[in-house]
Amino acid sequence: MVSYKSCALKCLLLSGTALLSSNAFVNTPSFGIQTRLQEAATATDFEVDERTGKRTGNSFLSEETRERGANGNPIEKIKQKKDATSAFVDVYEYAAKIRAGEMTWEEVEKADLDTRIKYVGMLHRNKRTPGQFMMRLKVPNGIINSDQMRFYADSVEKYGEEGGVVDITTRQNIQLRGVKIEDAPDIIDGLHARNQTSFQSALDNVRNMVGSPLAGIDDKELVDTRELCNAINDLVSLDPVSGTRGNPIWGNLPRKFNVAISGSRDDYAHTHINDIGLVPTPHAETGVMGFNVVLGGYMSIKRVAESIDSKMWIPADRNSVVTLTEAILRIFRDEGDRKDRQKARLMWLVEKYGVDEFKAEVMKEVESYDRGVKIEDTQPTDTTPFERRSLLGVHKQPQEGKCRVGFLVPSGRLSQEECRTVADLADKYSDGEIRLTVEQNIILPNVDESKIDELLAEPAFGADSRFKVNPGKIEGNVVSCTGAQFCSLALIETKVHAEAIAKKLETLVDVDREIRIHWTGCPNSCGQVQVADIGIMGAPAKKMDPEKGKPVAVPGCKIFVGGRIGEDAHLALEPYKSGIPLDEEDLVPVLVDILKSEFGATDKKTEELIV
Ligand code: SRM
Ligand code: SF4
Repeated sequence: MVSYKSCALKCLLLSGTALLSSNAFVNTPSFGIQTRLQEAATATDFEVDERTGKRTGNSFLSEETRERGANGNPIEKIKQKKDATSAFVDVYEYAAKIRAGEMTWEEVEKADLDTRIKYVGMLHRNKRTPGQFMMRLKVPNGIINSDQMRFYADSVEKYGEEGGVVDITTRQNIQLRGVKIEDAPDIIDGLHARNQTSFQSALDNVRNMVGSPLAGIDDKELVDTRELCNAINDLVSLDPVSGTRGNPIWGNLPRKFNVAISGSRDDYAHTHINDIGLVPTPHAETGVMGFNVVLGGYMSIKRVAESIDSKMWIPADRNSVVTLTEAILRIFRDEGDRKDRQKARLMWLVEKYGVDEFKAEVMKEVESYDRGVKIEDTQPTDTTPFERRSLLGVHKQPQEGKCRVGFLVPSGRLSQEECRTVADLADKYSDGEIRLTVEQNIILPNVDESKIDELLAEPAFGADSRFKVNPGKIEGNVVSCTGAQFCSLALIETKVHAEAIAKKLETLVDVDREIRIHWTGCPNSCGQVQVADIGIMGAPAKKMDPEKGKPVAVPGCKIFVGGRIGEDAHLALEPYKSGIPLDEEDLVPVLVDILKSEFGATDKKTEELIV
C-alpha cells in the first residue's frame, strides 16, 4: 500500500475503469463531484491499492470496525483478507489468463469466485451453470436506451437462446445471463462506454436506485426522481478522487442496502420495503416539496419488516437527499452488525438505537457535514382519496400530444430477439428511451399520440407475442424472482410456472380488479411475495404417490394473501396456506378458491354461456 497523496494522478491513469461520460441523462454524474474531489484531495491517511490506484474500501473502516470484520462472519473475513473493491482488476486478470490458456475458471481463487467478484456484479451460478455468471447492472431509476438494450443482447448471444437471456429485476434493473469470466472485460468495457456499469451492484453495496418509472411524464408527479436517483447513484458508485466507477468509501458495508425514491402517491418505488424510502410529501406550513423518510424495510429468510417512520422530513433537493443518505450510510457502515449477517440490515441498527436516538444521530452526522441541510419532523400526508394507477397500457402524458405505453414482459424475461425488438420499438416510437418497472415490465415514454395505432399494430404486440399492452388482469400483474433455472438457493422453478399459471387462471376466472401474483423461489423473497395480493413462495410439500402408496416429497409452495402496495402498504407476514404441491392440478384449484373467496372472482363466462 502507498500513501494516498502520491497516488492521485495514478488513480486517474490506472483505475482500470472508464471515466464517466456525460453524454446521456441516465447515470450521468450529477452531484457534488467537485466538492467531494476537493474533500478527498485533502485526505491523507487512506491505503491505496497499487493495482487499482484507488483507495481501498477497508481503509475507510475504523480499526474497531475492521477488527469486528476480521472476527465477523465468513463474508466479512473474506472482505478483510482481500479488499473487495479491487475485484474488477482480478476479473480482468483472470480473464486474460483464461484467454491465454494459462488457467481455467476452476482455478480462480474460491473466495474470489464465490464472493469478491460479486463486487463487480458477477454472481457465479455454480449449481445450475458452473463456470457461468449472472452479471447484474445498475440502472438508476430504471431508465435505459435502445443502444444499451441491443448491447445486452449482443453480450449474451454466444451463450445460446436458453442460457443467454436478459432479465428485468424487481429493482427496476437488468441482469445478463451466461457470462463467462473470459468475456467479462469486454462486457464491462462495453457497459462503461455506454455510461452503465455492473460495479457495486451486488455483495455488500448499495443496490440499484429505484425511482418512479413515470418520472417527468406524469401529471400526478410530486417529485421528478431521475436526478435524485442519479445523484445517489453517483454518491455510492463513483470514486470522488478519480471520477471512475466504483466508490471505495461505500464499498464495504456490513450488508446490502436498498434505497427507493417515490415520485407520486402511487409509491411505484416500494418505499415500504427499502432500507431508506423517500415518500414525497409537501411541508405542511411552507408548501415546499420534500420527503418523509421511512427506514428499515426489508425481506429475508429470518425476518420480513415493513419500513418505519423515522420522524424525519427533508426537502426534495439533491443536497438534502444525498446528505441524508450519506449520513445514514456512514452510520450503517461503521456500526452495522458484522457478526450475524441475518442481523446486518438497517432495521436492526435503528432498533438498537431506538427511533428518536437514531434520528438524533443522523441529525448530528448531517450537521457535521455543514452543508446547510435542515431535517424537520415528519410532515402530514395527503389523505384525500387517491387510486393507484396502472403502469401498463396507453396513457396520456402532461406533455401535449405524447403518451406513455406500458407493456407486459412476462416474468421480466427477455430473449435476445426480444431485446432487439424492444430496442427497435424504442428507436421508432420513444426516441430510443426505455423504462423498466419493479414489476419487471417496460414503458415506452413520449410516444406521439398520432403513432399509437401504428405502435399497437406492430408484430411485437401480435397474437403470438409475449409482449402485451393490455394483458389480462391476472397475467399482467405477475412478478417472479429468478428461481431454480439459475438460482442455487431456489427450492422451485418460478418464472415458467408464473407465466403458465397466470395464463391458466385467465381462462378459468373473471376478476374485476388487477390481481398481483408474485412468485419467489425461497424465503429470501426477491420476488417480494409479502407485498402481493397472492404470493407464492417455494417450500416443501408432499403428495400421494400411487405407486408407492404413500405421500412423497414434491416441489411445493407456501401461499401468502393480502399484501398491499402504495400508500396503504401492508405486508402479509404469515402464510395463508402451506405445503401445496406445485403441480398445476394441485395449485390451480387452490388459487381459484383464493381468487373467489378473497378477491371476488367468478367462474369465467365461456362463449357458449355468453351466447
Ligand atoms: Fe435478491 C439474494 C436475485 C431482489 C432479497 N437475490 C439473491 C441472489 C443474489 C442469491 C444468489 O446468490 O443466487 C439472487 C440471484 C439469483 C439470480 O441468478 O438472479 C437474487 N434479488 C434477485 C433478483 C434478480 C430477483 C428478480 O428476479 O428480480 C432481484 C435483483 C434486484 C437488483 O436488481 O438488484 C432481487 N432480493 C431482491 C429483493 C426485492 C427488492 O429489493 O425490492 C429482496 C427483498 C428486499 C430486501 O433485500 O430487503 C431480495 N436476495 C434477497 C436476500 C435476503 C436479504 C437479507 O437481508 O437476508 C438474499 C440473500 C442474501 O443476500 O444473502 C438475496
Ligand atoms: Fe433465488 Fe430465492 Fe431470490 Fe428467488 S427468492 S432469486 S430463489 S434467492
